[in-house]
Amino acid sequence: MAIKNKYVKSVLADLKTRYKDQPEFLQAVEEVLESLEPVIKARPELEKAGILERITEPERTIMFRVSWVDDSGKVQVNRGYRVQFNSAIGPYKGGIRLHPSVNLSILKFLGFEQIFKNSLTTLPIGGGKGGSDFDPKGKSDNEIMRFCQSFMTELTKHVGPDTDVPAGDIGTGSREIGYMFGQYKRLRNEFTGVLTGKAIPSGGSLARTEATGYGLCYFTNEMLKEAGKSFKGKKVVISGSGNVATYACQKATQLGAKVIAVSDSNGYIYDEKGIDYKIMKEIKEVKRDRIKTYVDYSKTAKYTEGCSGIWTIPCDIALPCATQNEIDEKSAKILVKNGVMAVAEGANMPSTPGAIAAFQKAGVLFGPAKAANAGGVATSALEMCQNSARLSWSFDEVDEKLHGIMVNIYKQASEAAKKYGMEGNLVAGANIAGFEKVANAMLWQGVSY
Ligand code: NDP
Ligand code: 2IT
Repeated sequence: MAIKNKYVKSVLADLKTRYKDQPEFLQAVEEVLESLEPVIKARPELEKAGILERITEPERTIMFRVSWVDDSGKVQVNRGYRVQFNSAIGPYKGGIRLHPSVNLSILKFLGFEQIFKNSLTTLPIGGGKGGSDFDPKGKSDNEIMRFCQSFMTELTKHVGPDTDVPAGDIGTGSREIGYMFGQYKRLRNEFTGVLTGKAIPSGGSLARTEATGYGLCYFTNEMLKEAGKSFKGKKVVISGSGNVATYACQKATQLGAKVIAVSDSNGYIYDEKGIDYKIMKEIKEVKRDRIKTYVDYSKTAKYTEGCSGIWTIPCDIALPCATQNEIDEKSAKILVKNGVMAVAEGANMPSTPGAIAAFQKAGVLFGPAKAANAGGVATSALEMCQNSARLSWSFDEVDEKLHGIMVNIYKQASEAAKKYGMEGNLVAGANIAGFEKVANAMLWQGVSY
């Protein structure tokens, strides 16, 4: 879709010149700005207040050296980041990604997406993201601890329960959050909810571990319901085998579907009998092993090298839960040809623009990441709530709130799409609904940033 509005066009052109070395960031921005055209046209006060120029520039970006000593005594140096993108509706909130591919472009795309996702949750959280090019794979527990402590030693100066509250993402789970939390507490001498995804005895919330995967299925269920369909009896393919994929597998199965494939960056497992999420948990959370070892637990499971081949498996529902741009146009067209009827994004920006266009053209139900995977950060906000009140809710209480939030996100996205004449387009609907609340807060606060 070509952008026609002069203001939107000029903001995007300017970003493309300034940040030509940040392709992921530009991809995320272009998709959002495209959908905002009708809002910008209908509300001239947004241009007057420079909202688009401001919302596309992080309020603050912190980059720092992270030095640590490996088990052989050698000094290692990584780069750490925190992108504090937007605090119009609450403290910066978003995960920490630990992966060798991490760079400023990836963290800016993630931080930018987080602004609108967090707004859709209806909870008071701004947008941020952080991470490092540190590779946790193959590191000992002690190495992970030393890295996390060093990373947090610097980050402590920039975060806090009312300032910026990081959490997990790729490569950052409960173990890493624990080491970071311990270091923050030691340096500040404060026991506060500075991070979410904490273990339960240290102020974590029940159901946070499950929340992104469960939320993704609750959202998908709403999408299916509106089309007169459900998960019952459907074949589901899920990419990835980490936190999001594991609990998406559990919930999709509970809702009556059969998950037939999961993957990691090396390859995928196909099991016609259905994937058991408990085996995934054992492999990934306990053994910290590769998904190919799934064949040791199931006689019917088959392993194939190469992760993108997973999209050639015929299925009714596809849930990409690994990483950005993992479904390109070619894979999308194969999924369509094989009869996929719904795609919902558990990962952040897993579909390329060409893939999204292919799904939409074919009339496939499409749930965009910032709406479909918002259950994780929403439950993080519920964790913040419990920490501030110094109490803890039961699993069912949190799960029920999560369910309500996902139903509401679907409604917001669907109604915003309808309001601006794009019925059924949840990409546009989620972008518009997420944007309007943040833009209104920015207008109200004046040009302070
Ligand atoms: P994990 O680290 O738990 O799992 C990541 C999974 O994705 C692993 O199976 C990993 O395989 C695979 N993966 C990672 N990078 C690549 C790659 N470049 N190519 C192929 N596969 C890859 O992370 P999460 O499950 O937490 O995160 C998955 C996605 O969900 C990310 O996009 C994240 O931003 C998003 N997300 C996470 C939320 C959360 O609460 N955790 C909330 C909302 C979104 P391997 O082990 O081989 O690297
Ligand atoms: O992308 C995401 O929403 C996350 N990684 C979760 C962030 C959070 O603060 O829980």
